[in-house]
Amino acid sequence: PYALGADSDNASPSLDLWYQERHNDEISFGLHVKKTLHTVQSPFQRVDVFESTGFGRVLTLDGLMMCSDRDEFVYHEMISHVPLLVHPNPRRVLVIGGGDGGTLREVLRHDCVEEAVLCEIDGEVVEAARQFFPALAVGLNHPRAKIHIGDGVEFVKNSPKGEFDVVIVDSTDPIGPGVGLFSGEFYNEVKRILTPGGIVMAQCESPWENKFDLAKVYGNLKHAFSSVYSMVGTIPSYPYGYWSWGFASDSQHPFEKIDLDRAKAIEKASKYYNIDIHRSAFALPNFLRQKLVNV
Ligand code: AAT
Repeated sequence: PYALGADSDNASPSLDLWYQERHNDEISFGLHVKKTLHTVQSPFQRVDVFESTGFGRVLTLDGLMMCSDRDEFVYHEMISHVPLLVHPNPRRVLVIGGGDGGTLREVLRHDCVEEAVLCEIDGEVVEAARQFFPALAVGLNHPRAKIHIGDGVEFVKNSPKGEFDVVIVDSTDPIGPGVGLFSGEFYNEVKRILTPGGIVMAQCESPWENKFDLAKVYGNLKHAFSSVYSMVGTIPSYPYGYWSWGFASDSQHPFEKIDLDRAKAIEKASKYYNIDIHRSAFALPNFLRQKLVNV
């Protein structure tokens, strides 16, 4: 959508370009666009990259915000470091989705990780990251990273039992190709490919979005794993600025036994993660507790 603006420093000062993410029929979030860099229609979704004045480079899929230069670190650090610092010895990690490479970058900061496998459905996302997001693509180009282009649901189904110590579901919203990554069948398969004591960490949308059935997704996780916890964090460019992830395991608690030596090294070089944040991220406001009360 175009809007007239008087205070732009663009080449044509009278015509500003704005990006708007419509969260639902009622609420949206907007960014001033400095330059459009890339648009491609893949077999799965429309992939766009633009430069914003407020959040730096932005990657959108079907018009929805996937990451921005300015705040991607919150999402990628939390989805990675929390499970990896709770697991006593994570050696093999699977990332489903996450084609931008940010999660791989954080996972591979852990020296104990021997191999991190990424299964992303859309090769165009990986290409866009390589071309426009060098700070994320370091994860994709890492010598201990293995990139597989394909559907995460199929990949998990075809993986042998007990193959991974940690599985990170860095997926899109539960629409289009992302739907299957929130189902009970999928979480059962994830459990099968985990080693004993394994952990799954899954992107779980904003607790403010009432159209996302958080209780149902947690119910699906709970069907496969004996303990399930919700983790929250603040991501200004995502809907409502307040995000959540689901931590599930049969034996690991999300913060009682953090490997403090490893965690201290990780927090030193992190922009969001630290040990206090790790613990506090599981403190939930009452409205979110209420949503999960029957899980
Ligand atoms: N790390 C950035 C955040 C993301 S990207 C999620 C990725 O999941 C996308 O690249 C998408 O192509 C991929 N994906 C979707 N479905 C599948 C599937 N079935 N198998 C493998 N990969 C898949 C997440 C942003 C969070 C949402 C913000 N609103």
